[in-house]
Parts: sequence; structure tokens; C-alpha cells
Amino acid sequence: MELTINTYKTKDNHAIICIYTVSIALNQLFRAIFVLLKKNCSMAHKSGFVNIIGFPNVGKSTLMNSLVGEKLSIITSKAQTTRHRIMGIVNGDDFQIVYSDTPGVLKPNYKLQESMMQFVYSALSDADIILLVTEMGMAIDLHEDIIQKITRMNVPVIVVINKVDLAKSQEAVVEAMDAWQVRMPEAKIIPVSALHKFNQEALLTEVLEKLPENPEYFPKDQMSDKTMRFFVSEIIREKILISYKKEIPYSVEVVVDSYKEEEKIIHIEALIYVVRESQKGILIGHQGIMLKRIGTKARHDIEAFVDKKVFLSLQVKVLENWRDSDLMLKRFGYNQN
Ligand SMILES: Nc1nc2c(ncn2[C@@H]2O[C@H](COP(=O)(O)OP(=O)(O)O)[C@@H](O)[C@H]2O)c(=O)[nH]1
Ligand SMILES: [Mg+2]
Repeated sequence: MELTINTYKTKDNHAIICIYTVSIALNQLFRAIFVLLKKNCSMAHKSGFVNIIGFPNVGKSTLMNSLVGEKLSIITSKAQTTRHRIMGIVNGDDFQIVYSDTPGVLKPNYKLQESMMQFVYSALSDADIILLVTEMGMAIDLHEDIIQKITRMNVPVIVVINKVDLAKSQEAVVEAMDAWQVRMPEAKIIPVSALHKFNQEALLTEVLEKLPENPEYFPKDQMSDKTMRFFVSEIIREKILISYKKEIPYSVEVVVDSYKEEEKIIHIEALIYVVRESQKGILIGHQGIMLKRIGTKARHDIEAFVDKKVFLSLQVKVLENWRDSDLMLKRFGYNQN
């Protein structure tokens, strides 16, 4: 107030206060433009966690592999093939999508399954977008529990109705979409066939639209959070799961004991753990023939994955009760705490 009274006394003072006022206004204007530009520059990049949740066998892993364009998760027709949370990262100049494949939702019977469910819960809690994957013909009612957990998270949800290639008719797909839309009015419903890569673009467009503005979480050349040792052990486990029925797939764990990379070849030694002596015999087979077959199949896939020649040595060991041992589960990377 003092300033105003004094400055209006003379012309000179008037001029000074005018310049002063204009300079303050300009200063504020430049600041606003600078903040706006800065905001636009840093906010133009989108990045977030897009977590894939659903029942066993609906095609979560197939979907993630297809979205990432690389076989990161193993796939078999057996439930509980995926035991970990596996991140698959898709990078663009102005975006980074961090997908997470997770184990299928189940009621745990032993500690391994409890740990598997912990991966699902962690994926629920840090999601920026949730992809709830279901398949054609699967009743919505079955999902009630998981729908309620997802709704509590308060993040955008995309319901992915997979395996539309198996649908009886186009009407059946529309009916399923309508029913899901009624149950989850806020969600976007997208029918896909992960196996045949049908409608992936629509899903990607929706994900990109819903992705929050953030800087990238991982270096732009990184494709997963998992190590080469992990992928190698998963490839070996996949070959065992495909080759055996009944209890062996659920009793087996694979650990890469040694991974030595030379210029032209990678030497890998892996241990296969089973829970019973009888399983060890079945896995090795007469004169080691079965184990040799698994080794050959696994080696081919590992060579394709690492793009190098591989020498693979497999050994089978019995480790009773590893699925209920906190210590072993921690060693195998299931218990995070
Ligand atoms: N017909 C058909 N089968 C699919 C599709 N997606 C996945 N599958 C099959 O469903 C089974 C389970 O797939 P997977 O990705 O391991 O399911 P997850 O347990 O949910 O991860 C495998 O035999 C897949 O080949 C699809 O779009 N159509
Ligand atoms: Mg899976």
C-alpha cells in the first residue's frame, strides 16, 4: 500500500512502477509457460504395471508372450504351469508397458501354492491396470471372489475374454461380452484369441490409453525382470511337464546350478528335484533314456532362446517335502520375505 501511494506521486515513479509491474507479470507468465512445458515434456511418457490375473489355464501366459512377442512364460495344458510372477516389458519411444504374468488363482493346499498366491496378491496390489483374463464358456459367477478383490484396488480393469476361436458363434461372444459388461460396468471388455493373436491390437490400444503418465521403470532394452538362469530352468520344467502326467509335474523343481558362457557355447548344469525316489526312477527312465529326451528337447529351446550353442547336463535329486519347506521355497525363489 505504501508503495502505491508513493509511486503515484510523480511521472517518473509511475513509469518505474509500470515497468516493475510488467516485469513481475512477464516473470509470472514465463514461469507458467516453463512449468507447463516441463509438465508436458515429462508427462508425455507413459509407463505402468499391467498385471494379468485369472484362473489356471485360461491363457494368461500365452497372452503375455504374445503381447511381449517373446516366449518368456512356459505354456502347457496343465494347470499351475506358471508358479512365479514373471514380468514381460514392452518398450516404445514414449511408453513402457510392464506386463506381469501370474500363477492361476487357486485355494492353496501346500506352502508352494501359498507362495504362488502371494505373487497374485502382489500383482493385484501394485497394478496400474488389471487384465482379468477369462475364457469363453467360463461362468462369471466363478469369478465373484476375484472380482471383489480387483474392484477394491480401484484401478482400471480390462476383462479379456480369451479363446474366442473356440466360440460356437459370433453371438456367443457378444453375449459373453454383454454379461461381463453388466457385472463390471466400469471395465472395458475385449474378446481375444491369444493363441491366434486375434484382436491383440485392440487390447494394446486400450492398455496404452489407460497407461498412466510416468517415466520408465526399467532400462529400455530390458525385456524381463527374470535372469537367464530362471528362463533356462523354466524351459527344462516345461519339457518335464509336457512329458509326464499325474504327480511329477506338481512335484518337480528345476534349479540351474551352473551357467558358464564361453565365446561359442554355454555350459549349463541343472538339478531336477522330485519328492520321491520312485519319481526319480520314472524321470530318468530305463538306461537314462527319458532324461536324455527331456535334455535334448530343452537344449533345442534354450539354444533358440539364447541364440547360442548349449551344452546341457541334467541331474535328478530327491528332496522330500520341498513344497512345504520355507527354507527350500526361499532358496527356489518363491518366498520373497
Ligand atoms: N484354443 C485356444 N487355446 C488357447 C488360447 N490361449 C491359450 N490356449 C491354450 O490354453 C492352455 C493354457 O494356456 P496357458 O497360457 O498356459 O494358460 P495359463 O495357465 O492361464 O497361463 C494351453 O494349452 C494353451 O495353448 C486361445 O486363444 N485359444
Ligand atoms: Mg501360466
